[in-house]
Amino acid sequence: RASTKPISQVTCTAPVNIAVIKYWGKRDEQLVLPINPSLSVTLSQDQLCTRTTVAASVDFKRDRIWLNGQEQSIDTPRLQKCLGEIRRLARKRKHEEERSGDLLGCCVHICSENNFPTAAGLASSAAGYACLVQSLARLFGIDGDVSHIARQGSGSACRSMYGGFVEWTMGRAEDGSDSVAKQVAPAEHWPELRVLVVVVNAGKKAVGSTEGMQTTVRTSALVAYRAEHVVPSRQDDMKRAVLDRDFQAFGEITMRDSNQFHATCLDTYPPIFYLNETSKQIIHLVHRYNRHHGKVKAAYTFDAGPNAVLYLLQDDVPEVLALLKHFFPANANNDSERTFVRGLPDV
Ligand code: 2P0
Repeated sequence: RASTKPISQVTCTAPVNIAVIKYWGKRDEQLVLPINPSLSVTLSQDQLCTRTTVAASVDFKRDRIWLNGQEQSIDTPRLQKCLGEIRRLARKRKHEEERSGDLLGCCVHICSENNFPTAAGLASSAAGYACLVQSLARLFGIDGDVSHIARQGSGSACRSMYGGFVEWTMGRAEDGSDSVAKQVAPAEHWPELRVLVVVVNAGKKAVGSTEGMQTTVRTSALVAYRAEHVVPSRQDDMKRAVLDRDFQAFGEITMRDSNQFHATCLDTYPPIFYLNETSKQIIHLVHRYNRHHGKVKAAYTFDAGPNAVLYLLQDDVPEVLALLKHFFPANANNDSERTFVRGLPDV
């Protein structure tokens, strides 16, 4: 039956972010509060991103969600948390915004698509929850920062709420209200910076981040040491490197932080291995390349999967791409270790 009642609808896109100071471990599982601050670079809107449409109508009987065309359960704790928090804020502001009041009684339909492999360690949950929370906030007419809500969908999602260079503060408040994302500098601050995403394996990762970091926090002494004694000063050094556009410092800290994150995975019991042989070959290649030039010209970082992300400056992109293509020729016949290179012209 065709409805005559109006549907309110909002579409947003949110890009992936790639951390240069890694988040790994929570001090509060429910509120998603991290054991250390982190810092990332948000890619540009037209690259790896999620597109989400949310619609509200009095004709909708229940909340529903589709991911990449497949309907999924809406009854997951994190989705419910985000929906609940948005509706709570909307109710609070109802007297200010007539439209949000109208929609409050409506159910929502959510349709979300990624233009890149989901759950392959390419920050799909970050872009996904950032996009979901942003779209719902617009639908319900909520202004201001809602990164604390995105954080409760997926920790790293709060950083995708802003462009450019973004920090996620640890915060001190018990309710998590000050554990939020803040822009350190916009993307235009460092226009020569480039990102290459080297997809080593587009399959689903073996150990999910949420579960992996729980085991790490429970079993690794190294991760506690890292959070207390390494990351706080490293975060400051990284912010300075970004503000000074100091690629030497930026690149070295990025590689050291990726390496230490993967060291905490190895220190987890039983150990977690996200890097594979191709990842390690890329690490060696980058160090050989940098040694050859006598300075840091490219920096790798790896998240919860074997795919490499390389940070470099614009002028060096052709040379590094040529090197990658030479040492890792595309081989479409080998599904498990399909190696291809994707260049991202803009950060
Ligand atoms: C990061 N990662 O800072 C780190 C580096 C993976 C390695 O944030 O449990 O998907 O949803 O808060 O945000 C992945 O963790 O985990 C992640 P939850 P999330 O980008």
